[in-house]
Amino acid sequence: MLSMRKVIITAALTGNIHTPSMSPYLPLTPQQLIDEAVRCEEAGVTIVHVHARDPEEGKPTTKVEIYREILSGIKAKTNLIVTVTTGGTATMTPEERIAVVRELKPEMATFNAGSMNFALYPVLGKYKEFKYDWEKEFLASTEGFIFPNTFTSLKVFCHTMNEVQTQPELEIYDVGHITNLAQVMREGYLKEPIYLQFVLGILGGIPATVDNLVFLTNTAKQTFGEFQWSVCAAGRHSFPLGVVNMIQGGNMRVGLEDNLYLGKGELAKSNAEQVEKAVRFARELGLEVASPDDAREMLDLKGLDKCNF
Ligand code: KMH
Ligand code: ZN
Repeated sequence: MLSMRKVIITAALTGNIHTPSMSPYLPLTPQQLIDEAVRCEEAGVTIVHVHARDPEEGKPTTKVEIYREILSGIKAKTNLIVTVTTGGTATMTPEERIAVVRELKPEMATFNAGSMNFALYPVLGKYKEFKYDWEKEFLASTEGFIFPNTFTSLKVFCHTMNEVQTQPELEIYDVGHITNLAQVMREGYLKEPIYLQFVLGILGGIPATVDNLVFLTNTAKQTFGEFQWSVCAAGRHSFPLGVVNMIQGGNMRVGLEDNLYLGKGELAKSNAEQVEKAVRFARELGLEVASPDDAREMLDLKGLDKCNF
């Protein structure tokens, strides 16, 4: 019998884009994040992507001890792969952003492949009231924000990830980011096998269209040859582009980090609801969803026992 292709489904549980007033279902505290990871595992997810938040006001935080609490809680209750963010905050140096990886040595971490405008301020018009003062200020400040990922910082990220054997999930927000990765690969910093994440629909990055997704995958194929990849598309584009990407041989990321909704006008009550929907799409396409151990093999990961949490 022909074996079915296995597809990796990632849930990005909370991120640092959406703010607490946008959805009452956004997990904020370590316990809420751990509970969401457990629900996502029950729904069939393969990987959870984790950002931490300050438990008091839900503001993104980079405190390693909060990450440790979340990651060890997830490890105690699930077999999931965790991809830790290295996105950091506007004022952090690359060394500060990678500290969480150096300390906790996760199986995977994000690796943002280029500098760009990364703007959320247009959503301010959608919300009249905010629960916390920081939300409005944070969203407004993104009008002048450049997400810095210079070649110097890419090399700092590669250095630590190679040292602690953390597989980078290479976030590509526009086509030039593929060129950046090829350069650090040529210089010996980035090693194969590589795992790409195409991120479409961020204001400052490539728009979320099928043509652009095909353009990105084709450009990456011409540049790298063999690789595995996933797609994460913002908002209402999450499911349509995720499905197109599964059809063209890739994997899918869902989660409240990138999309608060389950369908038009319907807030997702949990990341797990989006995972269930992604799993349904995968099965309808005749694909099997990869278990965490399948994905460890597919992505050549070091294993949970080699993590420091
Ligand atoms: N929030 C996504 C647009 C990261 O965490 O470093 C990209 C992301 C990157 O998940
Ligand atoms: Zn993220």
